[in-house]
Amino acid sequence: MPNWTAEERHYITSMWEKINVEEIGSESLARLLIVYPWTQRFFSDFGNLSSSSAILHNVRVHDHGKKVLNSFGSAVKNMDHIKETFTDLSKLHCEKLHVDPENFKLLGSILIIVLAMHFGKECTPSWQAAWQKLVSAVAHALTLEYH
Ligand code: HNI
Repeated sequence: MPNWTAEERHYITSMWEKINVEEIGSESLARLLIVYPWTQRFFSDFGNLSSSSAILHNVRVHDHGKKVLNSFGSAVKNMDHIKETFTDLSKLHCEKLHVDPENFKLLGSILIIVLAMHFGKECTPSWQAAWQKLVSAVAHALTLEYH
């Protein structure tokens, strides 16, 4: 797991405090489903995912996006114990949900894009590097119980 510089901790925690988890979480999950449509198969019981607009307005997508980003927030709160934080979720995604771990990386990249759109000029290259490190650490932690 990564070592964090004081600057990286600052970029991550200070932005996290400003994030509207519902808005950013639902937009990130919706974009995942739109940009990488094969990810829709994991959410076949979520109702209408037949168009971008259906996905963007789907209440289950909103609720689940919020849940996923809240869980992502536990990485922000436990930056020095990211592996342990995701042990149970890694088991769940492997054994029950059968999610290909490649998708964790896709969601991480989308989250960075959505944050960049919302926070604009605050998202400097150093900011991006810190967040990229975080999303990679979460994606990696989520794969550790895969077998
Ligand atoms: Ni994910 C359920 C966290 C990426 C497919 N996921 C969860 C839950 C959390 C969670 C929390 C709820 C668990 C519970 O009910 O106990 N997921 C995360 C995190 C990431 C992630 C932190 C990455 C940052 N999940 C993904 C990706 C996919 C995915 C990329 C598929 C493309 N997750 C699922 C599915 C469920 C799920 C499917 C079950 C949904 C349901 O309610 O039926």
